[in-house]
Amino acid sequence: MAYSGLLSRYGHLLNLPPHTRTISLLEGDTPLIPADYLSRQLGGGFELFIKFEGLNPTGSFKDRGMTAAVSEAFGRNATTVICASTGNTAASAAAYAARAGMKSIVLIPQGKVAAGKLAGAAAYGARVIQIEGSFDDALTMVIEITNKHPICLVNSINPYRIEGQKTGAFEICDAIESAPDWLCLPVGNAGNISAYWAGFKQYNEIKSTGLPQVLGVQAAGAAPLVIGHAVENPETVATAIRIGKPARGEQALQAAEESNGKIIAATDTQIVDMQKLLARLEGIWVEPASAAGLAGLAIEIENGNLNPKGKRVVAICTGHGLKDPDIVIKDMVKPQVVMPNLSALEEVILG
Ligand code: AN7
Repeated sequence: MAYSGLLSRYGHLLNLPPHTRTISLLEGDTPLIPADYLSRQLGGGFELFIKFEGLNPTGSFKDRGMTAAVSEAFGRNATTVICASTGNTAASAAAYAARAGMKSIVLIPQGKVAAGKLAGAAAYGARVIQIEGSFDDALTMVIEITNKHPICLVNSINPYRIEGQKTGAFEICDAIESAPDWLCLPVGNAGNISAYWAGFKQYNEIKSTGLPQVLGVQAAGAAPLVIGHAVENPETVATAIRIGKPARGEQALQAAEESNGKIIAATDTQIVDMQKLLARLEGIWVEPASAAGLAGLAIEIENGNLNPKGKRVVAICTGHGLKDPDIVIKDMVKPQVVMPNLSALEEVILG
């Protein structure tokens, strides 16, 4: 049967109200790509898979939660959705709202949103508002305004976002017929780690698929869950996870603890190095934040804190590299300029 989207495939496992009316872009069903070269680079002897969430319709994992949240809002005739966003949530909310014939308003931190995300939100017709402040300031504002006015909040505080994002865990178990031993993923506002853990627990209850240990990874300049308190001025090249006060921080810590995993920090250099390594060894280009989970895995293996031998590890790569081209272009060797004839080309290539 042709694939018809996440709610169609997994809706019966999601806690969504009966009034929900499906708005789908056929999100989900993303590939679980074996990464043998990267596994070898990290010492080898274990199976490594990349769940490439950048292949969702708007280029990030956010579409999983957004199909659920917008479908619920649409089903009760809401007319407008709003979110605070470091970029990917904004693009996703805007796309699903467009498809539902609803308006979308997105609040972004000034100057810190990658080009591909801002362009996406604009292309899908969102009203984009820049806040002179951080993501955390913007999130506080959208909570306040939705408490006062009939506008639907679609940040991951919205429980239906979490319901939709559980499907990532279901897909992994369906693909490899059990939960992996380790799950590595980036942590920003902590919705995704909470959703994955809930999804694995649910699948284990109904299908005895087992549970992974969860390694959540924050950027060192935005690591409130590692240092134990909110970060006033978070800073990182991985702008998607430039978040100082995660809304679901407690749940993320609980997921790490219950799973016998942990939450650690990776430096910007470690994140960007992993982004490059993944692209060059495996042909998978992700945005910087999306490489954080793997950067954390490398750190833990290197420090002898995690022995992956004989294990199955899945890394969630949350967003596509095309979202943030600037970071690559900035460091790229300038293309050589050659006259348009064969001998000029031969000279350059063959020396
Ligand atoms: C690529 O779009 O918070 O821990 O506003 O875009 O569930 O927040 C994005 C987060 C990881 C972290 N990877 O997920 C937003 C936003 C990418 C992301 C995360 C984000 P959460």
